[in-house]
Amino acid sequence: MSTNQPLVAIIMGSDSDLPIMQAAADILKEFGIEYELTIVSAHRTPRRMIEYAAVAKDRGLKVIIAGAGGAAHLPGMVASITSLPVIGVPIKSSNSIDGWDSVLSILQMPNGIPVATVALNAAKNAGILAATIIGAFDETAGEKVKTYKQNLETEVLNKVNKLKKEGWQNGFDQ
Ligand code: RP5
Repeated sequence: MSTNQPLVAIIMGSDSDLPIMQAAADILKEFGIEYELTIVSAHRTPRRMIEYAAVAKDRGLKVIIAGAGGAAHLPGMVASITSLPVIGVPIKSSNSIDGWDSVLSILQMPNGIPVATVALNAAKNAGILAATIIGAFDETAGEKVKTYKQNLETEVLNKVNKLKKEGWQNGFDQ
């Protein structure tokens, strides 16, 4: 993609989420998919959250990745306002008990307002899922995701062959 129009929004509740959420930006960059990244807090900037989600589709965005920790209401609240798909990234943050709080806050949505929830801190997978959604209607993005997955397969098959030839005793770093 080369339009400079962001197709994916990466939003997070706090700048303290950035070390986790930047993995989504990194993989989207690798796929050549335009994104924007900003802070939108459900609790500290509720009016900004409502405005951001309300106009996201009209601004040309196609997918929203929302990361939050603790009482992680951002992804669900954004999903309640927009008709775009929302991918939630639960983050183990400073106000998390153990991460389950974030996972369950994002995962256990009521019927009618789904959030596609990835694993704890799995912002990279959120980026890949966003690229997969874009790839459903954009051939270039779809090909990039396909190649990415083929490379994963090749990597594993190479390890299978190495294991077969050299045995497991010396590990994989030999
Ligand atoms: C959540 O509270 C944010 O998403 C973040 O994960 C957590 C802690 O935020 P800070 O106190 O570090 O700003 O809303």
